[in-house]
Amino acid sequence: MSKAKASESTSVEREHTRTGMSKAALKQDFLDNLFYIQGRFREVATPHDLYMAAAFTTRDRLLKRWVKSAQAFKTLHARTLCYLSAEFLLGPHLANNLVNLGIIETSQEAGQELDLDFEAILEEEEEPGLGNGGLGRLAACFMDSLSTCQIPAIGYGIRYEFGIFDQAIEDGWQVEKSDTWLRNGNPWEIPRPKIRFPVLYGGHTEQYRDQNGEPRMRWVPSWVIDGVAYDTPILGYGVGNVNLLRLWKAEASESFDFQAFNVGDYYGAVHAKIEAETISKVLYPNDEPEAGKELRLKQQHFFVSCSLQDMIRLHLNTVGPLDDFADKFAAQLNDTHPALAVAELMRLLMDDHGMTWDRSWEMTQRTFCYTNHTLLPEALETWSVTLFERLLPRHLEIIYEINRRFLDEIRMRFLGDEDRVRRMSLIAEDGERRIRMAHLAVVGSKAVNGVAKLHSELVKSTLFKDFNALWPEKFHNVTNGVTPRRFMVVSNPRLARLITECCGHDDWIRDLDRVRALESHAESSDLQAQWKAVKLAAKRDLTEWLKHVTGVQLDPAAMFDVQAKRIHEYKRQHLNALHIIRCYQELKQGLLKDPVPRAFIFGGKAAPAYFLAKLIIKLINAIAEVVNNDPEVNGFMRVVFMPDFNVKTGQRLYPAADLSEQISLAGKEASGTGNMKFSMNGALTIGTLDGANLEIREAVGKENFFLFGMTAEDVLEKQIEGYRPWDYYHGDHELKADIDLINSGLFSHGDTKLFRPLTDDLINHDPFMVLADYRAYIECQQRVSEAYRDQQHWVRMSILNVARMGYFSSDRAIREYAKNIWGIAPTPIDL
Ligand code: H2P
Repeated sequence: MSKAKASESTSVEREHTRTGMSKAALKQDFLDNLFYIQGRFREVATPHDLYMAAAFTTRDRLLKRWVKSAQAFKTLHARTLCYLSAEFLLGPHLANNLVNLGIIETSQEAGQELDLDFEAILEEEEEPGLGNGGLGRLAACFMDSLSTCQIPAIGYGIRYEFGIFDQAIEDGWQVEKSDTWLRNGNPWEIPRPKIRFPVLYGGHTEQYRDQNGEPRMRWVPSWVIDGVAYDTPILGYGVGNVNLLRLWKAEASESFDFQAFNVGDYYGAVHAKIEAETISKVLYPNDEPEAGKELRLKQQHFFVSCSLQDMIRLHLNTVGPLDDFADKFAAQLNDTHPALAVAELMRLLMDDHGMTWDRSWEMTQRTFCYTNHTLLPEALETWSVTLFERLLPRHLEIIYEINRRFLDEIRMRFLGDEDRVRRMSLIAEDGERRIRMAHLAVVGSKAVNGVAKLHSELVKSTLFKDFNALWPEKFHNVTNGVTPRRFMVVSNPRLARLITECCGHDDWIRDLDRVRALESHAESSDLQAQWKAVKLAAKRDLTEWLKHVTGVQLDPAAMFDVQAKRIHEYKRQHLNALHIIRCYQELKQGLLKDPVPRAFIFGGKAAPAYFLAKLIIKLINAIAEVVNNDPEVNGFMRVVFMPDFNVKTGQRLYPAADLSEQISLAGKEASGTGNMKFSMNGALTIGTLDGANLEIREAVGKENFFLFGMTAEDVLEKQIEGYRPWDYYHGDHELKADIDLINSGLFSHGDTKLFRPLTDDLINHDPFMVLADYRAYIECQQRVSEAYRDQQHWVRMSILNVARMGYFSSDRAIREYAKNIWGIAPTPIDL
């Protein structure tokens, strides 16, 4: 063979190896990566080296699909969805990518042959915790589903150096530790140092005349930083489609003020660099006070500006003139965090690309769509006009002008209704003048949606009532969904295998409606026995792990009663705590003849500055300490607070739950997605008529759901008539006894003051009506216990829950967005 021929054939083999799916190819590539990337041989490799080699081996296989997708989208000028989100709570990539590539089992076998501990390698991955909770995790589920549904898409966000804090529990209190997910390197991202955009801040604006003598505005900023792209490929399940998650990192802009700082001021220059980099340094936790949030506004402008400049660049590179920008892109605003995009796109189109106001406005309104995720007034973003003036003077001008034109329209439509004008204005004038970001998002978007049926109705009838009267066609509902890949296949492989066996295929993984096939087997004693065994195995795994991390020993035979979500008063973890105290008292008083043993499991983080939420964590741990150490009761009940609830630890929790606590005050939880994850894993729900609970209950059947409590309407009525928690406290002696027991100091080593802020708040204010729902909750919990006694019936209900969850796949949600909101058709990429 000639030399040229020989090298050609080696490169073909090599290509085949780097992307091949056979066990041999995986093994070879793994060893190569260990050697060539990590510089290690098997005997000295650390667990982290092994993980890195496995990750690179997997990534190689993604890249082939990624390049193919990018090429196809470019040549086809595919209409593309841009998902703008300040948060992407991704969770670990490795197992998920192996599942989506269809090689998880082959990889396990390859690992075995190389004498590797596959689970330990997966465990080694630090998760990118670039989100607070449901909102960020929804964005991550949507990225998975966009690729799986073959919708061309780019997720745009911030590459926070520190994601959501790690939570430790010390002496029962939450302690925040900084999250250092990037410390050991991130094998999934590809830095793109050449994809870099300037982001402007401060300074002033000035008028000038362009070469045609037309008056134009120019923004003269006082400082500029750069945003640099870091790309992570997101592969769909069983398809060739790979979409892009592009996260921006802030860097000092050398071209701008570095020079000025440099004149004899080396330290100043370094300082400028540090200042620039703080912009993408840390993710803001939810529920933090407004004060000191200037950095947050800077972050919002930062990622929105980079993303829009990138979209414009892509458009000019592929399609051409900007006139049909809105035909190329739809941009979804994930909550109001990216709502500034409305003003920024206007600015870019007018100031940088010479478009008229009218043309720019038409394009802007055709590009954006906005999802609202909350009705809680304190979570609706407003920014002070003064801050805007200082940081984003050009945006302020544009917002004023949008508002002027918009309010003129309102005045014309509703003659003399100045009250309506005041309510709808983009600027709140009562007290300090503030910009209402939600109003900006509604006015600047062609579609607005809520995230569950009830929530979307409330959005129309309360929060955006006036806007709905003006533009009823703008308002939609898209009920949230979650990805069955991560939350069933990756988290609960035993259940996934059983479902596949029972259905006779694994098509349900891409089309979750097909799990309905389980329904006809719900009575089968054979399936029921296997189902029970799968649940028990998951409970044993969790028990072992919880023992290891918390020292608390649970009994896998007990009912696992789980509440895992952000800690917030409206989610009412304290209502759950009151039920635990009730069980404790009844056991102590010998009132329960034949109690159903329960393990009460909690998980969730409280915002660092949210005092009451942190006190709730302390209370749960304090109850746990007493209960778990009381031999009179601890054979029947145990309480554990699992530290650091995140995607990774959540994956251990969902498969093991028997009962899922979804007990928010009706009308407060926009949708919830944990409710879906638990139910998909066969937990039954105890819940209020709130968020997506309503739809879950309808889907799984009323008889397979434990409903209690007031409806959103009842809540409203009660608020109007004047809610008096004091009356409930005095009117229900058990409720009083439970609260009094907290105040007695039993759970606080005699300290009768420790929990006072919480109990006083409940008795005197109780903004989330815990006391009003207490009795209904306790009674419902009794029904749960009774139902659990009949294991055969319980397991049947569990099977039916899973069988009927098809609707709650994020694939369905994405298809609805694509069809009804974005107008984007799938672009399949051949493998
Ligand atoms: C929020 C809402 C949830 C909703 C989620 C995604 C903000 O998440 O409160 O009801 O399901 O967005 O739409 P969370 O509370 O989990 O942070």
